Amino acid sequence: MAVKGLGEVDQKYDGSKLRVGILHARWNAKIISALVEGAIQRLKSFGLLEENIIVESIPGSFELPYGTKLFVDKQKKLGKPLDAVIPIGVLIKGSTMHFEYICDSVTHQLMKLNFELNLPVIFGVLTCLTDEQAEARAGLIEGKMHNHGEDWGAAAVEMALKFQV
Ligand code: RBF
Repeated sequence: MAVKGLGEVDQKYDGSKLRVGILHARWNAKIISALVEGAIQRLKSFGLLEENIIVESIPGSFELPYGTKLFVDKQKKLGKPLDAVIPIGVLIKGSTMHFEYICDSVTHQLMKLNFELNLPVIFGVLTCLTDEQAEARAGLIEGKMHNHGEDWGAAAVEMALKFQV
């Protein structure tokens, strides 16, 4: 058994009434698309209906925090509030300091959004040193690692339901 990773989910959650949003960046499209697909499949495994998984995109990871806020606010205004949101981005280190600044600010702001929106905001951002690290974490390298998008789907369901009374 792998040491790292989410492990088994501690209960069989019924996600059939949940609405979950996925907001993904378009940078590193091939990796993003595998992660988004992993998250969707995992959400469906908890019984989420296709129409209750809402997928939108924004340009890059820097846009994720504010985009997430706009996305959540819009769904609320439409009278279809989300129970959790999964911002997904893939940041890969280049030759300048861009990576460090975006990773740091995006991570902090996504964490803060949990409290500001009073909603589970999952951390669906890969911060990798190489393309290969990112591909492995999206399950794109045979026999290496699992698709982390699946973990994010499971985390969204657990966080939406665990403390409901
Ligand atoms: N966005 C990502 O989602 N992943 C990246 O790896 C990434 N690298 C970038 C590198 C540079 C040099 C620049 C200028 C932008 C990068 N972006 C990346 C896009 C960024 O998140 C944002 O969309 C743009 O800066 C527009 O605000």
